[in-house]
Amino acid sequence: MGTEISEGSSAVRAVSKVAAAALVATGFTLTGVVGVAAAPLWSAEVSGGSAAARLAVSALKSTFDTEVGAVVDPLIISATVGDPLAGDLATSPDGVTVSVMRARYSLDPTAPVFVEYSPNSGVAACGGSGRQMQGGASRPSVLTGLADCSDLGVVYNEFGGSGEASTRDAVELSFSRPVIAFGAWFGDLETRTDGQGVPAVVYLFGPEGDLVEQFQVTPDGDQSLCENSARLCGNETTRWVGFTDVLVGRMVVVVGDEDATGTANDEGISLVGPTPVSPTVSMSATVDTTGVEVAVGATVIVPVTITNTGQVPVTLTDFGVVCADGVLGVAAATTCDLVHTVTAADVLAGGFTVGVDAAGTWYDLPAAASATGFVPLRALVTPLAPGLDPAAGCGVEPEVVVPSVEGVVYSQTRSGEVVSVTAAAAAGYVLPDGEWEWEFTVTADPCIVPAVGTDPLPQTGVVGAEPTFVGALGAIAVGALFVVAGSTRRASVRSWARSL
Ligand SMILES: [Ca+2]
Ligand SMILES: [Ca+2]
Ligand SMILES: [Ca+2]
Repeated sequence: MGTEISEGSSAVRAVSKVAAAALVATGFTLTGVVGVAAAPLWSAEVSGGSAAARLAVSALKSTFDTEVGAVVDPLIISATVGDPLAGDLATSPDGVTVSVMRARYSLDPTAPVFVEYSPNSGVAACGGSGRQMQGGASRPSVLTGLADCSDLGVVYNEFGGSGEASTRDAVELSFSRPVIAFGAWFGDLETRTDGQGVPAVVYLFGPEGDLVEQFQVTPDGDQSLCENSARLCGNETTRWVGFTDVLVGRMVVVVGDEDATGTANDEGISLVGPTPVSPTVSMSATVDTTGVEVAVGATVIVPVTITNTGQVPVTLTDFGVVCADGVLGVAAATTCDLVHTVTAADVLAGGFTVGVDAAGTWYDLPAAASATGFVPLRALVTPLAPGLDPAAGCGVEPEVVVPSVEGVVYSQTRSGEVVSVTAAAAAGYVLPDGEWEWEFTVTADPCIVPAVGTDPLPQTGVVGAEPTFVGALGAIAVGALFVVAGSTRRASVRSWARSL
């Protein structure tokens, strides 16, 4: 442990490996809550102690950043070199404290179980003049500072000690508030998954302590070459291990063993740059501006919709408005009632503006949303029904008579001999609920024209004038109706006259 690794070909190999392999997230067994969209992440391995290797180690985090959607700065572990290191490691700018406990797990190769917390704590380490972790594994360039580690912090290191020989070493990282993503650089995290040795196992526990995910960290390359003197299968290499897209309160990493006959009973773990990511806590608000029917002094309720637009449930706090639900699940919405008393000024203005400043929380993280809207006032008006005036004579259709009502706009359509009249609200008005439509059949009675030669009134002269008479009668009737229409706004009759 702590051996200085010379710079050279291994570093070059490591860099090219990173470029080719990037990060992988494959092959794990879901044993937790079905439906949880967890995404375990473990990167390629980087070995060697050159500056290039340290740059390559930094780059191992890139896929994590991509998945998170932001470059999240790793936290610095500030501690006195050589001191025991347990409990709080570091706190993120948004208030998540990452704590650490060294734990003992059983020797079961693939399903190690918790035995106890170790009485031997981890240690604040500053190996390789601040450039290395356990086993000479490189620290990332972004966390390589002064040789005494006084600026960019120490490495958390746990290895060996009294009573540790019969269990596997595990590091338990817990979060003061659940995180939606987390990762760190792990140094000398041995693992092997080809049936030889022992795989490193990662357990993810949800906010309620339930196991939501477990996975093995898969080595790079030809595992048959892995052994104590090779920088493979995690031995003396650095990789990024973490997860995204699942709420986790605690993450446990149990060390494996790269030696073919190893049992992982005598291996340790180191880490640097813990990087917790908080979920998005947000919501939106909208005011229903459909409008209301009111009079001065009336108390009206304007609906406001609050929607959770974040990644975690939001508990609404008291913001002076009564809402249907107090807790909003992810993507859920609730309706709140804004109470407003209509004033004379509102009536003059044709409406009023209301607003809401909604507030909620998830743990200690706030969510807020504001909305305002102009709610128009409307007068309730009930349409009067149109009527049908009888025809003035044969060959004349009965007329549809549409009343005049302030705030009501009538329209009509005709299909054959059926006239449909529809009432709609004019601007600033609203009709009672329901369908406001009437239908009238406007069939004209036929005229009976006496046959030629049997006219009982032959003295009137020209027989051929009969059709003209009928037509003239029709024209007279139309003219009379048109006048009436003009005085009583019988728009329908005008229309009908034009169609003749
Ligand atoms: Ca090792
Ligand atoms: Ca080993
Ligand atoms: Ca052990």
